Amino acid sequence: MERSAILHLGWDADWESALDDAGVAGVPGRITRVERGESDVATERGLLRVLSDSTRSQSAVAPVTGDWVAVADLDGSPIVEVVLPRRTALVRRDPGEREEYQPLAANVDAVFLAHGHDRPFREGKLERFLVLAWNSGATPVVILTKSDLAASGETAELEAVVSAVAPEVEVVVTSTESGEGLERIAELLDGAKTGAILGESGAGKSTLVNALIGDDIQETGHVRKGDAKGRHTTITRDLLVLSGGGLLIDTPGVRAVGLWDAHDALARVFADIVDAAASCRFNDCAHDGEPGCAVRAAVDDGRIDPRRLERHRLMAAELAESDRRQVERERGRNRKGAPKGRGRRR
Ligand SMILES: Nc1nc2c(ncn2[C@@H]2O[C@H](COP(=O)(O)OP(=O)(O)OP(=O)(O)O)[C@@H](O)[C@H]2O)c(=O)[nH]1
Ligand SMILES: [Mg+2]
Repeated sequence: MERSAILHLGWDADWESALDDAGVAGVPGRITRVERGESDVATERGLLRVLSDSTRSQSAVAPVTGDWVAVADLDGSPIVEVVLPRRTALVRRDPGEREEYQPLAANVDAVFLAHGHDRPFREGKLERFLVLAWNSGATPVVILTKSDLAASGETAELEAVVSAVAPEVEVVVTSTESGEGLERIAELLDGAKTGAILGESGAGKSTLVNALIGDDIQETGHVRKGDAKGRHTTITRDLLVLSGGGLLIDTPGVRAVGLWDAHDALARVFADIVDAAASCRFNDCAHDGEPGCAVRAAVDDGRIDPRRLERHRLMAAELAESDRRQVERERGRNRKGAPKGRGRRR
């Protein structure tokens, strides 16, 4: 077996065992792009385009960028035989069908949340993306891009705001003009680790990816004068190998993401509120005027920002609503005798 050609893509002994366990004959490969049901797979025999899922059963896991798969029939029409169990998965609520989830990328070690110095920063947005990132099983890292455009003191201010929201998350300041921060990103992906970069259109994701590849592989677009809005230049999720080793998934710009099944990650991002709530007199305290509410006390003495409390309340309500819809949908399916268990699988 010729595995040396895929080691730089992150193949290791554990993936080898996963392939053995799958009990299929195909060769391993990593999905580098998914487009309208067709996927590009990097294998030991080079890059292959595999057919859509039409031949696979409805309940089979559809591959996403970053997945390790076994490919069969390499010389005919290659197909994905099986998707190996994901170590991590970035998953959002499907923007089209509210009761389904949509995996965005798989087997990611670090999730880079990119924010450009040329646009307003919103704490609520960072909190939401942090929930998505922690929920994936990967480690989030905040990237403040375009530092060459920052006014004096602006970077320090932004760093302070980010660390107030996310004290345990590393912040890397970057500029593709000066080269600041690029080494640190490369270092975080050392040893064929995989990162995925998320952020608004125009945040500078593809430009950063190109700088780390050392070549203009990804198309980049100008931002609008005035509000620095991007033009949605990147439209697929692309896995790319960096010049110094390591891999990065470039993604299309997103303004917001719906949360899916992310209760633990929510508690992690809002640990200050959860900790305070442990001292409330009532277990089911809604922090809405109940006697002995420790969260309200923390708000009153300035330890918790009331806007943060409100954002937490809204995100918790969103998750509860999504749970409710899932349960309803499962019930509907079971009543009709349709196959069970789709929907929640990762
Ligand atoms: N001054 C400066 N401009 C940058 C930097 N990084 C990116 N840009 C510019 O920001 C604009 C948008 O960059 P892209 O890399 O296309 O942004 P993106 O996040 O990939 O956008 P989408 O693909 O639309 O999601 C381009 O005009 C880049 O040249 C930087 O470090 N400094
Ligand atoms: Mg892009």
